Amino acid sequence: MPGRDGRDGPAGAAGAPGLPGPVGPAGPPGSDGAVGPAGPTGSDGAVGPAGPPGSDGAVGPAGPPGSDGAVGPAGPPGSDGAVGPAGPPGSDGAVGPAGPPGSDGAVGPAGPPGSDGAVGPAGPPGSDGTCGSCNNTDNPSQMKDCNDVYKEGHNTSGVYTIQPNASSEPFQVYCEMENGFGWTVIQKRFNGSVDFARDWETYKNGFGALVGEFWLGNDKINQISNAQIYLLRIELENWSSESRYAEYDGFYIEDEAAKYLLHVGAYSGTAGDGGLGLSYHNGRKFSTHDQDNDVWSDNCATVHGGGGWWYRICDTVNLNQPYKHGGGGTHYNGMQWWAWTAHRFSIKSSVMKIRPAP
Ligand SMILES: [Ca+2]
Ligand SMILES: [Ca+2]
Repeated sequence: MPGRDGRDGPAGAAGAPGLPGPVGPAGPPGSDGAVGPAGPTGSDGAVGPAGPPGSDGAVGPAGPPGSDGAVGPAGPPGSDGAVGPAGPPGSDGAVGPAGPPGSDGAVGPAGPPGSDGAVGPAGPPGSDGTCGSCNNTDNPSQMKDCNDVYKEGHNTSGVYTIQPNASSEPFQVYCEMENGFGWTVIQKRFNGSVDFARDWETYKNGFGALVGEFWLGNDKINQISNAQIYLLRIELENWSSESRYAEYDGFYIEDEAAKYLLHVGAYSGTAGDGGLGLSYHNGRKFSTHDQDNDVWSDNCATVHGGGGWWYRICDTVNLNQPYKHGGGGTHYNGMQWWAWTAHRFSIKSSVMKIRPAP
């Protein structure tokens, strides 16, 4: 054995007892006691606060249908419908009133000449002298017109011989002796027996019968009316036997070279003028269907029935138009005096006659 630092010695005698030790730490919790007896029943608690609002209920079932509303305002008119199919033809309508009469047709061609009539009875014996078929006058060469014949003492109407122009041949005229005058007749119509649709030459020389219907002749009218100042009197009668007359002073016609141009002065009478009587024709030339001297682009004499007259464009007076029995007629047919308005184309008879009117 080595020796070392001596530390180890013998154990010492036992010591006195120690002081009591400090209180130890708290032990662990004890186990639970047994359950006590049941306590008395508690009283009801106080009413608690209102709970939150409940959620919406489920949608109920649909109600009954409502009543119909009031009728609304009328809507705008609808557009036109499509054209429907054609219907069945209608029944014939009633017959309408008759239309106005049409205008007269054109003048037809002249018919063939008639056969000769039977020989008539012998006439009364002629008066003395060379003028067998007419009344005699003491001195025809001094008779310028019927008024001279009347003044010589012949107061019976009839045919007499006169000679208005000493350088021309005497000729016969029909004289109406009345009211203190001897009228020389230049035109007369009353029954349509004479055709007045004649040519220039025929109107120049005259035609018809002096004791019936006639046109004295433009050369003779020219001779008489230029010998002195004349009054023209026109007498008209319609188919109702109503009469009218027209008088014009200053009547004369010029010679053939001047186309028998018409001159009439102031009007008086009952037939009417007012620019629509013979005054409408004053200053106009004579025209026939074969000699157009009117102022119309067409031929008045042809269009107005073929009679000769102092046409302008064309006429308001025309006493030489085709004769119209019973009245009626047109602007181209029947003796015409426009200013006699109520009887415009209804003239039955006409006389044109002249006498001196100094
Ligand atoms: Ca003409
Ligand atoms: Ca006429």
